[in-house]
Amino acid sequence: MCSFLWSLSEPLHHLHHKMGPYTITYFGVRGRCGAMRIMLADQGQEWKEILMDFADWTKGDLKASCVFGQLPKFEDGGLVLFQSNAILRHLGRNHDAYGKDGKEAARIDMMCDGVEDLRLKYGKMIYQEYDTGKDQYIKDLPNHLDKFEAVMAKNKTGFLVGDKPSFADYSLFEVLLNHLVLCSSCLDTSPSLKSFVEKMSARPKIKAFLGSDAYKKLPINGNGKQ
Ligand SMILES: N[C@@H](CCC(=O)N[C@@H](CS)C(=O)NCC(=O)O)C(=O)O
Repeated sequence: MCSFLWSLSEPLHHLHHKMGPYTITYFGVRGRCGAMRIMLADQGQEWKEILMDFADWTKGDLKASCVFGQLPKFEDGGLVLFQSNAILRHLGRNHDAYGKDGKEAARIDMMCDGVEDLRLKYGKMIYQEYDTGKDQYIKDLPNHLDKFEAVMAKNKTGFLVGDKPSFADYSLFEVLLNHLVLCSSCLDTSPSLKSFVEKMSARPKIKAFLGSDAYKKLPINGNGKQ
C-alpha cells in the first residue's frame, strides 16, 4: 500500500481547497478511477490517494469492509462511498458539474449511463476476450461512438449537456482516451468527439495532470492489456 497527495505543482496555498478532504482508495491502475481523478484535477481539487496492492487486498480486511466488496472507495470527510458512478455524481453535486437544473441533470445522468454501457463493453473485451474479440470490437466501435458524436454535435457547446463540463463529460473523455490507445484512428469519423478530446486535453489543469508521473505510471487496466 502506498499513499500520496495529488496537487498541481503550484504551491499549495495558491490552490483553492474547495471541498473534502477527499481520499481515493484503489488499485494502482486508471481503471474505474480515471474519470474521477481527471475531474478532481480539472476542478483544482486536492485529493489523497491510497494505492492498494493486490496482495494486501486479498488478505481481505479492507474487502470485507467495502459495501460491495470492491474498490474504488471514496472518502469525503466522514462520508464513505463506493461505486465509481455514484462517486462521479457526488463530485458533480459538490463541484457544480451536474447541470443548471433538473432537466439538464437528467440528461447528464442519461449520458453517464451511456458511457457506463460502453465502459462495460470495453472491460469485457479487455478482461475476457482481448485476443479473440479485439478486432471485432474495433469494427463495431463506430456504431457505439456515433451515438455520442450525435449528442455532442447537436449540443454545439463542446460538451454533452449545457455549456460547461459535467461529470458525464469527464467520464466520456476518459473512456475516449482509452479507446484512442486501443485504436488511434477511432475518432477520425467523429469530428465533434475529436475536437472534444482535443479541447479537454488542452485544459491547463487536465494537461498538467495527464502529463504527471502520478498519472503516467498507472496502467489503464489491471491485466496490462490496452
Ligand atoms: N460497479 C463498481 C465496480 C467496481 C469493481 O469492479 N471493482 C474491481 C476493480 S475495478 C474490484 O474491486 N476488484 C477486486 C475484487 O472484486 O475483489 C464501480 O463502478 O465502482
